[in-house]
Amino acid sequence: MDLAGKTVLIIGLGRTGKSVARCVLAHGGRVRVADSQADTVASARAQSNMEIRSDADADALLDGVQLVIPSPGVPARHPLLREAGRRRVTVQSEIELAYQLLTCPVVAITGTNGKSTTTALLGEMMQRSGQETFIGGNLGTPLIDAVGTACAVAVAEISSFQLEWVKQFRPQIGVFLNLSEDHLDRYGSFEHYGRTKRRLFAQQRRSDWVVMNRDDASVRALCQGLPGRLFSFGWTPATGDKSEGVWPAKKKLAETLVLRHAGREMHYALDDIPLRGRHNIANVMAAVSAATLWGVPPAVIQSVLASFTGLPHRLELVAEKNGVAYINDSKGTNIDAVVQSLNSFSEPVILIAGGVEKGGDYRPLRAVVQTRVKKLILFGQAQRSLRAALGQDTETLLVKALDEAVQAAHRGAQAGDIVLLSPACASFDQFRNYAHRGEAFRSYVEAL
Ligand code: UMA
Repeated sequence: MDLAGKTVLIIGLGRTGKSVARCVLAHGGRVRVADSQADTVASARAQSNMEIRSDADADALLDGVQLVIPSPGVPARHPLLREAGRRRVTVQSEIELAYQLLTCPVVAITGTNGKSTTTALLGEMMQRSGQETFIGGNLGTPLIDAVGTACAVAVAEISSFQLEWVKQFRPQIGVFLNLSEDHLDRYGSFEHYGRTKRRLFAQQRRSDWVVMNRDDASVRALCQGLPGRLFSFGWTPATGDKSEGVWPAKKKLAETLVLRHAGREMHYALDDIPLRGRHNIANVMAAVSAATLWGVPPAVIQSVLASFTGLPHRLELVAEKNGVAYINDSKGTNIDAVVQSLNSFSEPVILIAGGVEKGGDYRPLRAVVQTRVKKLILFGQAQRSLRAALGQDTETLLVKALDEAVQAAHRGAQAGDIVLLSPACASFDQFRNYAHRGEAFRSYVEAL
């Protein structure tokens, strides 16, 4: 993509929009930005060399524009995207533009849950094997920030939102972790959400790899007919022609991962991995698979596994007070993520949940709430629907905000309990994003 002299309309001036703007300017393009938030527009106007406008006057914004880059949070039904379609102006997502400008290969991770942990783990393995590695994407640093750097490889977490406007995006290894209900407010159906995720693999070649979760029926179905080679991970040994893949096994009473590939069998000790929960073993299997296919030496893989302690806002121990552990799982923004997180504990849990609903069905939470949650504290917009779905399964309390929730949890907790913030919802009713919510939780816990 030659950007020189082109006028590019960026919709949304968040993390993605700012990075795209920098990149377009650096490549000699002109930048026009539209944002629905008046304060974002005003502060950007005051300090930039771009043409910044509110998106209220839609028609004029597209005049003279050759390329539109929507931020991931901007849905396809946005009037500017509809108008761009009518005028046949090219629309690309940020990762598509990044892919066209990057000179290094991309390894991409998608799925509903576990993307960030897997991306960080895999990126660390590649980095420690001596390759200059960009680690980012939906994880926080937009992929386009890798353009113009000296990276030998870019490892990127990719969301369904980022896949809506891709045509050529082609990771040499794509990882498909799992699929469960999420973002139904945007996609309308689980099927549409799944199809969007599948786009990550659509442009791969026969020489590329699809690392997939063979235990997930939706993933298996979506991987049918893909052009890349399949390599799978799962809880039982792989079967089939060459029985290639990854699975856990007991070896001399120790938990290990068995990896079989290209006529070799490797074993990785699992006992000393600091990550908590069965779902994280699946993330580890995915990362080990992709690292092996990339050629990372087994000794490097093992040493990263032994030292990786996880990411902030994902089952992160914030404090222990009077024998009660306070865990920040603010990234638990959908139902399946919360099920997985609750299943990581054998201790009684006081669960704090709530925020903005994403259109999912809360019933899959019922069984685990009945068995593990001694008290449910609900806050935010979704609290009444959460109570309707789960209120009969455990003692339930409604509060206005997160600080009140933390104080109520503290009052009800006994030594040996877990207080877990795992909201099952988006954060935007009371916070900027999930990280802001997690930091708020930490500060309320510290203040107890
Ligand atoms: N905006 C509009 N019109 C709209 C929607 C948004 O003008 O219709 C403007 C907002 O006023 C704001 C800007 O767009 O100024 C925000 O853009 P954005 O929501 O796309 O957010 P970014 O800051 O660009 O962050 C995005 C991802 N956000 C979303 O997908 C919602 C971040 O993922 C990602 O880390 C970042 O790019 C870098 O790649 C967050 C996320 O919640 C963590 N992702 C979802 C998830 O993980 O479930 C997909």
